Amino acid sequence: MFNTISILVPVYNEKKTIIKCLDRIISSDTMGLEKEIIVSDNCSTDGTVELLKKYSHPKVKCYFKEKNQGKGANIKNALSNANGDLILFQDSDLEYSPENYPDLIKPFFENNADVVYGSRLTRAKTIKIIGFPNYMGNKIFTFLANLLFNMIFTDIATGYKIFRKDVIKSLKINSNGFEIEPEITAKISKNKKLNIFEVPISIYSRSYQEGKKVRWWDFFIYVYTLIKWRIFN
Ligand SMILES: Nc1nc2c(ncn2[C@@H]2O[C@H](COP(=O)(O)OP(=O)(O)O)[C@@H](O)[C@H]2O)c(=O)[nH]1
Ligand SMILES: [Mg+2]
Repeated sequence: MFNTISILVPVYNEKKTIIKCLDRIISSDTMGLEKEIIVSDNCSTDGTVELLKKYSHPKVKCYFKEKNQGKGANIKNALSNANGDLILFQDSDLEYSPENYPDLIKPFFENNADVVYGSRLTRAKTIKIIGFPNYMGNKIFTFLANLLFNMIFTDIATGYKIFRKDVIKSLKINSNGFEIEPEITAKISKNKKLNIFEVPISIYSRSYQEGKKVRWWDFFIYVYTLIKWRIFN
């Protein structure tokens, strides 16, 4: 029923981690699913592009955007080139671990899942103890999403989201920035026919000095986006 998995790797200025990340994806266990690894670079300026142009592996396809837009646009670019039966989002900063793939994939085989989120807040299998603001932000907008859409998520902003291809391709995603995450959560939550699961994952959070890109004002964009997609179709 499922034979292939597309691993989407949207990347922007991650020269320190991108190659290590690709190596770990290549050697990861995808439970017998054949891998298609799709990298989309959003006009990185730190040397990531040069590293990717030198990198060659039969399972890895790299796409280079001509115009720098937000992360949402970058994910959509990767998605438009993906053909796997399952589609998995993989940030290239190594906060998330490809070693968690079997846990993320299992519910598709065992529980008839349509969507699986890897939660950092259940609490996660392995979690780095970090500052309070980020944690609170995640808690607050996850609570808001649950309230608005009558759900019981523990972590809607997780980078680990995996979908049946037809589910993600049918969403008609509008967002070009980080608000792609709440848009996707809102849209799948509105479709009460979907089987959505959450599994605990490991998370190795990084600091702003180490290259973290999400900013405090993204919290308000998240809240606005959730409310917007509650109201509109
Ligand atoms: N800002 C930005 N980030 C991107 C883009 N494409 C992929 N990313 C990745 O998205 C992540 C940004 O989020 P990050 O700062 O790590 O915060 P997180 O959402 O808490 O993991 C990084 O892994 C980036 O490499 C893009 O086009 N723009
Ligand atoms: Mg990250």
